[in-house]
Amino acid sequence: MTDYRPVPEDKFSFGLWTVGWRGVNTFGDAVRPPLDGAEAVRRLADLGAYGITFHDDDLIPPGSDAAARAAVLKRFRAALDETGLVVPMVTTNLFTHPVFRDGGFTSNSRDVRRYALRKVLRNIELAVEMGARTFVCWGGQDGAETEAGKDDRAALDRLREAFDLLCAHVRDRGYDLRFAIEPKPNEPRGDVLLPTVGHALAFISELEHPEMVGVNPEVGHEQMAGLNFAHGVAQALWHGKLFHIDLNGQRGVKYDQDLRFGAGDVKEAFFLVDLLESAGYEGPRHFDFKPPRTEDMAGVWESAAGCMRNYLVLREKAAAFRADPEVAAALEAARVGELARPTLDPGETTADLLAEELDLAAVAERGYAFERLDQLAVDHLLGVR
Ligand code: GLT
Ligand code: MN
Ligand code: MN
Repeated sequence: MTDYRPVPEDKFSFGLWTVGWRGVNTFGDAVRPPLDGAEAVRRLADLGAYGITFHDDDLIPPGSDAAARAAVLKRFRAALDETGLVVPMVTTNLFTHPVFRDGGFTSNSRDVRRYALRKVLRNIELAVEMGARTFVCWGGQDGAETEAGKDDRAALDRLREAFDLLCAHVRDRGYDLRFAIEPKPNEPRGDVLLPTVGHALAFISELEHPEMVGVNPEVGHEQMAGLNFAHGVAQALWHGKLFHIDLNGQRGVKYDQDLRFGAGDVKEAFFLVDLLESAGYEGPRHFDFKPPRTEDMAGVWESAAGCMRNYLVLREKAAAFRADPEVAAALEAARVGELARPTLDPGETTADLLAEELDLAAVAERGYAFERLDQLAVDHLLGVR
């Protein structure tokens, strides 16, 4: 048992827009004051985080002139240098301004698409200046409410054009930067393009430089679609495409709740941490949550600390689950390891396979003992083992 105090080696990072969220939603006004970027850096460092991420517009108020921009960056840089916090990822806001009401890279308006590309190209310079290695692209306004208004196949052409252009630009400049596409099924658009991890992976395979583009899955975004997040992450890992991850909490199929990590489906959070840790995922554990509107600033920091604490608790629980001899026996009984063995031995042929018979009656009676295994996981999670 530890005191679950996070340290930079845990690689916890937070979006500036998360702790800085003022609580504006569809029905309510802001409930909290603006949060200065340098102040966020200091508070997160005090809590034990290692990184902070931001959209261009989170850090530099839109419309700032060159002098104001330089002043903001100077203060932010000073706070980074003072605390040792790093900027592992940067992203671009292609959703707030009214011009993006029909999307950025896939707006029906060509001039908006060109503006969106310029905004990203400029922000890539800032990302590189900050030392970021990952550039997230969340196309939340890239979608539709009516099929008639959007030619989906043309939208995919334009999205591919955008990523091909951005990858070529990064290569030309010799930058060490990869892109991570963040899927989401809906919200703010009625239906968003690239709604799930699977859609994003399929899209990436059509790009000119697929090796430069991966995914940034978010817990709540897959769960909003009723999907199993750990399964989506496992497939992203299998493709070598888990470039980044957005950790938060969600309770079922409804609007994007962005609860703190560990709230919502805690059992799936347990299996997610188990997967990330056992698969050797080395990227940032990035929290993308919204401290509820009920909270004042003290509650915001409490909520941020809770994200990290829950990850560390689950990491400890998952390790104890894996080290438990009864779990090892239950895994054996459930034949989990057997799936890693290729179905045919080296050199075996389809003729060998065809020559074999299965004792259908005997095998039909075989149980898999998954319930025992799952109960052991729940016992560990609930702290009774
Ligand atoms: C926005 C969205 C998040 C994305 C961010 C990156 S912005 O808050 O809800 O899921 O990760 O653009
Ligand atoms: Mn979300
Ligand atoms: Mn996100």
